[in-house]
Amino acid sequence: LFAAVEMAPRDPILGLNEQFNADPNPAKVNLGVGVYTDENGKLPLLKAVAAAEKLLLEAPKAKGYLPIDGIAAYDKAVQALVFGDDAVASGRIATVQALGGTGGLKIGADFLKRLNPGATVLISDPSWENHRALFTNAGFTVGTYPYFDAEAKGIAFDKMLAALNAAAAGTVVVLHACCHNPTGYDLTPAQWSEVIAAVKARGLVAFLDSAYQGFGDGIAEDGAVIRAFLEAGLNFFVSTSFSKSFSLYGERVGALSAVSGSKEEAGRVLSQLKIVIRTNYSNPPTFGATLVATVLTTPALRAQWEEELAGMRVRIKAMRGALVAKLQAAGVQQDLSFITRQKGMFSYSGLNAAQMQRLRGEFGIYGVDSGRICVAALNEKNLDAVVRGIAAVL
Ligand code: PLP
Ligand code: TYF
Repeated sequence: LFAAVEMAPRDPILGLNEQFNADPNPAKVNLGVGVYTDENGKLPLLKAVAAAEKLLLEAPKAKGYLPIDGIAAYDKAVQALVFGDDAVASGRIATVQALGGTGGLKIGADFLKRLNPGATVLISDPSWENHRALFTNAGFTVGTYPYFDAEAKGIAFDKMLAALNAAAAGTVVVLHACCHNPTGYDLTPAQWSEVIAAVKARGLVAFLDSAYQGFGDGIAEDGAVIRAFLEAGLNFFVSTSFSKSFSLYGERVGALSAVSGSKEEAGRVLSQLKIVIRTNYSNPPTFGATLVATVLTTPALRAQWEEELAGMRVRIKAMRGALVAKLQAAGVQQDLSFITRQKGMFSYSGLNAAQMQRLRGEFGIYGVDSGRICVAALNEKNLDAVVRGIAAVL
């Protein structure tokens, strides 16, 4: 049965993690995978999450099946966080619990394939690698729209807009709501308005991937683009991930929301999303989503979470500034101010594959060959080593 099975390639990012773990160098630094680590280089357990966990463990519950679309209180709290209370009241959004942001993308992709089987999917060039793989596996032809402009150290916005304006009606356009992975460059509100106008005029289907809400400029600021799509009267998808914002990577907590035209329409959409879920994994797990629902709906825990998320955001920004200052103090001549203009956990550093490989081989500093480094893994303890390595390869 398996004699002819070929070895599949490793995930370029998760494969790097395996390589890092196997490296005996005690000074190694992992700037590969997108994971936030604190000032001590540790994966944080947020206090708000720990408090919610304590509440749950103090009142243990039997573990029945959840409804197919997940915990109702969770779905509602997520919808309110992402779209606002008025949108919840309108009843025209269907939100389902998902296995992380990836699970949300997959439910949406499978539903879209039933709805619009001939559509093409466009992802940004470059994008999170799993976008291409996931939509390809769901049966779509996946193309790209221009996004990164290496020379301008920013976004090739005119080209991006031209590509959207040239796309056929019904084309699915995957957009990063904030903190673009891998580049760190986000559209301005004015540019988003132009994208929304193009999506509307061309009859495109927007699929917003929101995996880093709160890591850019704030929870409301990072969610503003989603509200703008809502206000434009569009029907669109949003996948939400709480892996990073709650530091709940392994619990697989996320959601998919489909914004439709009316309450009645949302009911029909929800029924179809439930078929996708039922035929994939039947219903989602309880623990992580219960934690998130508890935090979001308990005022004191909610306030604590918002403060802790702000702490992560501020620390990343401080590390961006310190990285630039120290590289310049180390004699690097290039203008590196772009690093502080980027948002979120990643920086497209401008280093090429050969430089990234040298960083890995000579200095034990692991980043992706594309030049992407996870600035959320920098801290006062590893910064000097990273600066030494980058200055040397530059
Ligand atoms: N979308 C983007 C853009 C991401 O960077 C990630 C990162 O993990 C995800 C989705 C997936 O999130 P999750 O780990 O919650 O599945
Ligand atoms: O881009 C990253 O590093 C994160 C984590 O297949 C990740 O989004 C990377 C690859 C992957 C799943 C998650």
